[in-house]
Amino acid sequence: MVRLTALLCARKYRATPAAVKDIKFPTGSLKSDLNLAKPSKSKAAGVEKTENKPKEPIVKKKILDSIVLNVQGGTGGSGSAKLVGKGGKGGDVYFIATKGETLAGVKEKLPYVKIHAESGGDATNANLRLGKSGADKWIPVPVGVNIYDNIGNYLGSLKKENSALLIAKGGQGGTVKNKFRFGGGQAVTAKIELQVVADVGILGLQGAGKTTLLQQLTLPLSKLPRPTELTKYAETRRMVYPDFREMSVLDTPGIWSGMQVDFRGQKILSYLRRTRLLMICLDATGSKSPKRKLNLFESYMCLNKEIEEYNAKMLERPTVVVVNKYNQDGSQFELFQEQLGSLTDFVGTVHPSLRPEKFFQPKHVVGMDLRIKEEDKLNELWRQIRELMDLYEYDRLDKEEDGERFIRMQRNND
Ligand SMILES: Nc1nc2c(ncn2[C@@H]2O[C@H](COP(=O)(O)OP(=O)(O)OP(=O)(O)O)[C@@H](O)[C@H]2O)c(=O)[nH]1
Ligand SMILES: [Mg+2]
Repeated sequence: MVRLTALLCARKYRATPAAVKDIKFPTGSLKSDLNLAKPSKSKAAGVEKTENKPKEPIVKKKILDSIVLNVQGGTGGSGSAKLVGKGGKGGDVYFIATKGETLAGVKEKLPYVKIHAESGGDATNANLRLGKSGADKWIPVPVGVNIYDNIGNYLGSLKKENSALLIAKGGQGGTVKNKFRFGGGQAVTAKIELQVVADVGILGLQGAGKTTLLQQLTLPLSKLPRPTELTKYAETRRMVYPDFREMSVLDTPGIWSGMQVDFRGQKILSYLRRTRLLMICLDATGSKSPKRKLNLFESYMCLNKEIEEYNAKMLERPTVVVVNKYNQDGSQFELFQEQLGSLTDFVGTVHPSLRPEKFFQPKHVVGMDLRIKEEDKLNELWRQIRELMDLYEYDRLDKEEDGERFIRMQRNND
């Protein structure tokens, strides 16, 4: 019961930047304070065991970031030349942003090939010879989505709960004007895409330690990171703070040069584009990718250049840099910190193909040994992530507040 109340409170809770500083971070792991880590076997008391038992702290999800729905407005009702009656208008199809709705939920509820609004009624003797209008169809979709048509034209976005968008207009009823012939409803293939895939997006070159970092952030610290394999697909995992604030972390396959012209590369970049905070993972001893050997600074510039070429706006996003293996032989971490201090001076030292024009603006740079538990550094990293996220949310909400309203897009049916 206590946990349930705490959960409900946490849902309502939105930390102000000042409040972030007041949060006491655990000296141990995030989850050990939450009792989410596995209970020790020595605790024999049965009641305590069931209370402490984690449900499933880590959720591995396949990323479902968009779905396609075929929708059609209702057909108009036929008019009547004999009665000089007017057919009813077909219903419109709207998407409405609904709290708690998910793309998977929409897909499950609407497995049909096409979703129709109701057709308009034909003109009859009754009701002053006016056909009944077809009912509109309101389809609940998640809050925070962009909507595109089948050729990628932007139709609109739904950022706030209860905002709605007209997707397909119903057909006109038959009248004198159109010689009593009814119109068909507009058919639209609508792609609904999540605006945010994850809160934190980890990026780095192949083998930099991204998956190990993800494990450090999301697994209980009592467990050392598990052995990892080459990451082929992006995945998200949940990170839970002591006050039950949750964030999702996205792990991606290694970035490679020229990935934005590759379909798979574009997909990975599009996931990263839809995160709130970028976490760059670097190998202090340089990249040993079989394709290209780069030192630490070159690796960083390579990532910077790729992101700049894909979408330079992403460089303005809150960013933290984690330099893995900083204490190993051949670590270039110290020099790298100097290089970060005067990027414009050092950028000339890298190959022209790796030279960006604008740079990431990291707010926190930390050297870590991801094979071991460095609790102080991890706690600081968790704190930084949270603080940056709250500041960013504030900034973003302030800017969006004015422009937000009930959106209706009138589209021509002809
Ligand atoms: N020596 C040492 N090895 C590490 C460290 N961190 C990670 N590794 C190892 O480096 C290898 C690559 O780590 P990953 O976390 O899989 O790297 P990644 O960036 O996710 O790699 P891809 O998914 O293939 O791009 C793994 O075998 C890790 O065990 C570290 O701090 N020191
Ligand atoms: Mg990986």
